[in-house]
Amino acid sequence: MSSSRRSFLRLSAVVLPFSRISDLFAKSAINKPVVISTWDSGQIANGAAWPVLEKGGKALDAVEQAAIAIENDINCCVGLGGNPDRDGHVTLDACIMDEKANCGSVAFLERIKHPVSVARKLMETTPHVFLAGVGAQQFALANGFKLEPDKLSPDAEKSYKQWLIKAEYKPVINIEHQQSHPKGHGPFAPARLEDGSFNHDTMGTLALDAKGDLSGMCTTSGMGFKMRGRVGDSPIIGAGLFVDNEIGAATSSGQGEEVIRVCGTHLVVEFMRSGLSPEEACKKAVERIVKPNPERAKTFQVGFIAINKQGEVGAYSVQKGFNYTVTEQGGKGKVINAKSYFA
Ligand code: SD4
Repeated sequence: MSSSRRSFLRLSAVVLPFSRISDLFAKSAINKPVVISTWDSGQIANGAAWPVLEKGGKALDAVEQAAIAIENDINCCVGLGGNPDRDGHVTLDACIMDEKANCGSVAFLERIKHPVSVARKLMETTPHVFLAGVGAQQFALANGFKLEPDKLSPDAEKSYKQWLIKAEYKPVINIEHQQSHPKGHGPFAPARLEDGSFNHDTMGTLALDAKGDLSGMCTTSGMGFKMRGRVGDSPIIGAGLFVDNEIGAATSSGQGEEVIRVCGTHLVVEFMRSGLSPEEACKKAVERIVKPNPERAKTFQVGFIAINKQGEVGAYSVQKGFNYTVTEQGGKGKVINAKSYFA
C-alpha cells in the first residue's frame, strides 16, 4: 500500500464518520451507460438510444437516434407533427453537442423532418455552429434531406383551427395543463390534451456511454402559435443544451425566453463543476430564474435535467408537473417526477 493511501485511510478513520467515507467512494462509482430524457415521452427517445449504448456505441449516436425516434412520432409534440406558429407553419429548432465540445444548431427550419440530424451534419462538415431559416433548409437539401409537404398533421391542424377562433397571443407554457396532466404525454397517455394543446413541445436527451463520454441533443417545434420567426432556448448552446465532458451535461424544457436569460444549461453544468449533484445544480439554476421576479415566475414553467460524469442524474422545475425518463442497466425506462420550486 502506498504511504499516501495509508495516511489517507488513517486520517479517514480518525476524522471522517463511516457514512462520509462511503460517500467519498460512492462519488467515484460510475453508472454507465445511462440515458435520460425530458418528460415521460423520454421512453420513446431512450428506447431508441439504449440499443446504441448497450452495444457499446457512442453517446452522440445514441442521442441522435433518440431525436430521430421522437421526431418521427407524428403523435408527439416535437418535429413536423408539432403545433405551428401563429401563421400556420411548423418551424423547428434543434441542436446537438458531443464530448469534444463540437456542436451544431438549426433554428426556424421548415419542412425538414430531422433537424437534429441536420445540426449534426452542420457540426461535422462545416466550420459553423448555427444555421437559421432558409439557409438551414438550403443546407439540409444540399445534404440529402428531403423537403416534406407544407402541411400540418391532422391533430395540429385541429388545434390550430381551435386557436384561430380567438387567436389570442399568449406565448406562455400552459401550467394548468402540465399540472393536471402530468402524464399527458408519451405512449401511455394521449400526447395532445382534450382541447388540442400539448403539455410540452420539446425533447432533450443526455447520454453517458460505456466509454464514459457524454453527448446531448434538444429538439422542438417551439411554443405553439408563437410569433413567426420566434426562436426559443432549444437550439441555443448553453441555453437549451450544454455538454462538458469533464463535468456533465444538461438540457431544458419550458419557457425558452426564461432559460436564455440565464444561459440555463451552461449554468447547471457550472454548478455541477462547483461540486453540486445534478439535482442540486438544476435547483440552483431554477432559483436563479425565479429570483429577479418571483411573481412573474408563477406564470411560467421551466424544467432542467442533468447528468454528471459519474452517471448520476437529477432534475428540477419551476412548477410541479415536470418529469423525466432514466434508462440504465436493464434497459427499462423509469419515469421520475421532478421536484419543483412552487409546490
Ligand atoms: C421553446 N423551450 O421554444 C421551448 C418550448 C418547450 O415544452 O420546451 N416546450 O421555448
